[in-house]
Amino acid sequence: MGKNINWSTFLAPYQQAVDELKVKLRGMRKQYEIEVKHSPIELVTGRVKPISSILDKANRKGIPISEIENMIQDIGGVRIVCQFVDDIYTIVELLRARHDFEIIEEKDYLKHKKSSGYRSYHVVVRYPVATIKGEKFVLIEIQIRTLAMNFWAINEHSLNYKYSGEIPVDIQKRLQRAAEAAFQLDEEMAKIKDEVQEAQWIFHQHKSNTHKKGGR
Ligand code: 0O2
Repeated sequence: MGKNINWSTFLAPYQQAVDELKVKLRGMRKQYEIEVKHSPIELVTGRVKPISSILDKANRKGIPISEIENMIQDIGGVRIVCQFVDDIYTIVELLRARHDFEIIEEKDYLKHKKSSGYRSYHVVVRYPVATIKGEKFVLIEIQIRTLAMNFWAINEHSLNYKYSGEIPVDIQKRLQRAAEAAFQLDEEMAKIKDEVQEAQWIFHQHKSNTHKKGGR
C-alpha cells in the first residue's frame, strides 16, 4: 500500500465485512429466538474506525501507513453485548466453531482486566470479503461483553476522549469504583441467571400467545 492512500477504496471492504458480520451474528440471535432458547447474544453493533482515529492510533504506536492493515486490528469492529458473563464464553465457542472466518487472536480481558478497569473478550478474525477484484482479507475485532461491562466502557471511553487520555485522578478513582460495581452486578446476576431466564421465557410465551390472539 502506497503513501497516498485512497481511503474510500481501502475502507470499503471493512464496511462490507462489518455489515456481513452484523447480519450473521443477528441471525444467530434469531435462531435462538425461534428455538425459544436463551440467546447469549443480546445485541450486535459495528463500526469502521474513523480515518482520524486510524491515523492517531498508527501515530501513537509508530505504525507506518503501509502496515496499518496488518498491524491495526480494529479498523473494522463488531461488538456483541450479552446479559451474563457465561454468555461471553458461549459466544466465543460459537465463533470458534464457524468456518466463514479464521480466528487469529483472542484477548481475555475478563481474566486479565486492564489497569483502567476495562473488561471484555476480544476475538480478532481474518475475514474474507468478495470484491470485484477478487477475495480480500481484512482483520476485524469482535468485542464481547456484558451490558454492565458495556455501560462502563462507553462512559470511560467518553471521558478518555474528553480528557485526551488524561482523566483526572478523582474521576479515575470513581471509574475504578464503577468498574468494581459493574463486576459485582455481573456476579449477582449470574447467581439468579436461571430465575431471570425462566421469567424471560414466560414473558416470551405470553407475548407470542397474545400475538397469536391478535393482540399487541
Ligand atoms: P475505539 O474505536 O475508539 O473504541 P489499545 O487500542 O492500544 O488499547 P490494542 O492492542 O490496539 O490496544 O487492542 P485492544 O486491547 O484489543 O483494544 C482495542 C479496543 O478495545 C479499543 O479501541 C477500545 O474499543 C477497547 N478498549 C481497550 N482498552 C480499553 C479501555 O481501557 N477502555 C475502554 N473504554 N475501551 C478499551 P480504540 O482504539 O480505543 O478505538
